[in-house]
Amino acid sequence: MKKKMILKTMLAVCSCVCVLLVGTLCAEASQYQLGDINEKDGVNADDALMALQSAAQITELNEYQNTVADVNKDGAVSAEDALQILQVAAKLDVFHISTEMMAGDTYTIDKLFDVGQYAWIYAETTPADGLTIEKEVLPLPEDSPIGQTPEQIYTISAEKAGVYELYFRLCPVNDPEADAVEERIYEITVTE
Ligand SMILES: [Ca+2]
Ligand SMILES: [Ca+2]
Repeated sequence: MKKKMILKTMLAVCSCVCVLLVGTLCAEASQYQLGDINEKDGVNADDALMALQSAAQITELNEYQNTVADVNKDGAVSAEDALQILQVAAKLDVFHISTEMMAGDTYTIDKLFDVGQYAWIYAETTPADGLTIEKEVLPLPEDSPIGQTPEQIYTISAEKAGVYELYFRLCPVNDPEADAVEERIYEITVTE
């Protein structure tokens, strides 16, 4: 009888720990995972369907969902976002974010979070010259929950006209060459 009680208590403690752990992981994941609209199982076909239903005004997404569903960052959730999510889910492509700017102007990429054992790496620019990239890591607010990671801001300054591609990847801190958890290409058109 006593054994049974101990076992029951252990089970209860274990499930509590599991719930806490899963909760923490989900909270962290929600900080960064573009395209994971339902905050479940990473980016998959379910997310693409949600984006499509939102684009067709069949369902309404909340503020957070709208942010991660607008994968091309043009300010609206459309069929184009749904298609990108589907292609990323099928590992056929990475996220593409397009923007235009004038030479001499700056463009800001914010809300990139290093999470747990993963860090964002700004990998390369094509062509290599014409843009300057500066990274700033914002201090965490004092009341931040444990495990919260600071927001990073990348400021892109354009020196001359051209079409540039910036490649960012979220990969293991200790193994930057490993498969990325998330990849983004920012396509920046700079005009004079
Ligand atoms: Ca998902
Ligand atoms: Ca969009």
